[in-house]
Amino acid sequence: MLKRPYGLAVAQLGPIQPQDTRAQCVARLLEMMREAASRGAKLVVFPELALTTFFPRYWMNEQEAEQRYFEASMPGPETAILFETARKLGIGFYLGYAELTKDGRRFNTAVLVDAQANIVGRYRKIHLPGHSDHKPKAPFQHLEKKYFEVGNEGFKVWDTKEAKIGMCICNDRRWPETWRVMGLQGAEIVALGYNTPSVNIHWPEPPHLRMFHHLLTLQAAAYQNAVWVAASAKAGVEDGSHLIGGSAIVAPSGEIVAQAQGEGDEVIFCQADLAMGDTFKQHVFNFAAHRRPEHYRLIIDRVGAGSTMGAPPTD
Ligand code: CDV
Repeated sequence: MLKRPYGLAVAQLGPIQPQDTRAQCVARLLEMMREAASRGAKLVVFPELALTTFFPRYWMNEQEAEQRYFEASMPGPETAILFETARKLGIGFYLGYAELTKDGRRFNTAVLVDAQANIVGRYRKIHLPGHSDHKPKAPFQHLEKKYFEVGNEGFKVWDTKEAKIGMCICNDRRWPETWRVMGLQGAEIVALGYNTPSVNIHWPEPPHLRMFHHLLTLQAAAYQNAVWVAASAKAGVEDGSHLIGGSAIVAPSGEIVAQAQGEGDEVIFCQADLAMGDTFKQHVFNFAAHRRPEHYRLIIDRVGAGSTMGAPPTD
């Protein structure tokens, strides 16, 4: 019998084409939210930039990007229905979107919304991959460094009624620091959305490595920080560009307990036993008992190693 059962759902989105409207996207999210709630989920995790196509693949000026792809408020006119429905269903959610602040700053953001439809947490992506210059010879662009500022609010954990929940976004998952900072705040669940192209525009990376590294990082991070991980992809072919699927729920044991089967809209679900995290936190990853921060100084004092310092971005 589960000691601390928590219904956890991940709603993978299939592709969103450039011509698709916000209303169409939101309708897809709503359908999956209803399914997640009907399966007993307390939280449903949607992808990074879940309201539009993955627009950093296009070169355009910032003003045009703001008009077409950014949200000036959350909830806004088209997203309010997500909040209203969540309140009616009694389900919380994580939603990734492009945030335009009142003072004109742009972030790649996710919000954590509780079952009463209150925004209880906000995370602004810190590890931005890609480039800010135009690369006309590349098959597509990855202009996150052009359209977004580095997140300015750190990695936090929010103590909701039933679980301590942290958030990160896509490329953040590849960095152990992301997870440890949340682990040290006692995170029990980490939610994340991602858009991961299967083609690396910087070097001829074998495409299968994208899925391998995606799952490797989730599984290692879940185990090493004794957290449940709920990771939601935007998947499939968007305007000729392929994004990997592989949405997954990973237990603190590092085992994958649910995984999306395809590259379309798909809800995966599990009854997560939060007590499993407690067990790992009391034993092998009892941080207070076993960590040796006096030997970790370099992690904060140094950004890069030797000759790679200052090298151009090559994710
Ligand atoms: N959206 C992302 O952050 N994507 C990166 C790709 C560019 C490597 C990722 O880490 O999946």
